[in-house]
Amino acid sequence: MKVNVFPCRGARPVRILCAITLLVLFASEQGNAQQSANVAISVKDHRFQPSQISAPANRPISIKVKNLDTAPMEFESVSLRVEKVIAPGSEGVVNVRALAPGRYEFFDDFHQETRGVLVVE
Ligand SMILES: [Cu+2]
Repeated sequence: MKVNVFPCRGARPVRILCAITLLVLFASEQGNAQQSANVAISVKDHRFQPSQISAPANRPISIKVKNLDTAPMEFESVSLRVEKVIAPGSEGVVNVRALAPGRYEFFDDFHQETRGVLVVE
């Protein structure tokens, strides 16, 4: 018994062209799903600037955090499950998984009054 689950049928060149098309479509789907959204934020005088950032839902997010203060800070979020220490005058990238729409709070673990929110929509 011959079971053909392959969706491309017809003459050989047609099948090959069809297979290539499917592969390209599949690859670009994967690429879109995994491409992360980039967001940037700074910390100055122990305040996030801006204090609210937004990003698209269902895509990994890459948050670039610039520490413009003279003290180290730790970007932390319980709901995002991340924490990263960033030395004074330097920057760090915090990678976050794809998220459902919502508000995700974050703070500087070394200066708890320094707070911000990531709005995913
Ligand atoms: Cu911490």
